[in-house]
Amino acid sequence: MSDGGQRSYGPLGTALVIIPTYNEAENIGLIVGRVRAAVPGAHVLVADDNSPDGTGKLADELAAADDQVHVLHRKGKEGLGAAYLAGFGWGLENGYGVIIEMDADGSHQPEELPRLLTALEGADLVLGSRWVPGGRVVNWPKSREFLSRGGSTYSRLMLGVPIRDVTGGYRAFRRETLEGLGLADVASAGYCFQVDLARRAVQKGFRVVEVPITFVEREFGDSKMSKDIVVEALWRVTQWGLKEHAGKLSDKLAGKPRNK
Ligand SMILES: Nc1nc2c(ncn2[C@@H]2O[C@H](COP(=O)(O)OP(=O)(O)OP(=O)(O)O)[C@@H](O)[C@H]2O)c(=O)[nH]1
Ligand SMILES: [Mg+2]
Repeated sequence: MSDGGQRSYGPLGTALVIIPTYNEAENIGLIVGRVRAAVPGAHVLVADDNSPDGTGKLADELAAADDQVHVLHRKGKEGLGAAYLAGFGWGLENGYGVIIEMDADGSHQPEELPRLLTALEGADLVLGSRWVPGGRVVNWPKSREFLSRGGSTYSRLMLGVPIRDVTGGYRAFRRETLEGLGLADVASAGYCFQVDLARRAVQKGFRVVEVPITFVEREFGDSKMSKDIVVEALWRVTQWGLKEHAGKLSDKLAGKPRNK
């Protein structure tokens, strides 16, 4: 990097990688180190929900040793969506030009981030995708793959969004994209948060591009995936889809073109 690592991605501005954490003590040091090595110009924001295993304290130690690492301490476990919304707010307030979502558990490889950032030069939102040609998952049980592929297919058909991996959580946004998504009324807590943001980006006419990634199942720590998260996603996607279809139908009956 020729610019001392500060504004590595030129006109788009400095990148902020937001890493939400809940009980990721075994992973946080590794992932932050990998991000800093892979994209030295990027900053990191750990958004920790007061993890009982001390992840927040470890993140504070990383931040004390590196002024490109920051920590947002939240009062308790409120879900991935809420942690990201708080992180987005922090990133926008602090003037970052690019905001990235990345899991703490190593599933999203920081070494692939330069490819996402390069793609963002010609897009408004880049999705790291497991389900486009070249994308893949490593060490996932068949049941998990079935759930993820099924969730994406259902969302794509129900919502009419032309995206293969709608539920993925490895993403790069231009700040203008986040500012245009209407984040104030996003209510989704779990993984349907990701579906919600992708759906909004498509509806608002942003250029959404999928870049193949290799998703690696976590080695350390426990998954936060639960039945409640799946039920919330199914319920919300179905509601959004039905609303969208009902809106189209009533416009058709009234002879109106559909405004998004
Ligand atoms: N701040 C915060 N982070 C969370 C919360 N729930 C999950 N996370 C983080 O979100 C990321 C994704 O969660 P995971 O548990 O890895 O979910 P997953 O990838 O679907 O499940 P696995 O494949 O089993 O890893 C991780 O970095 C978690 O620590 C939460 O309530 N608050
Ligand atoms: Mg994970």
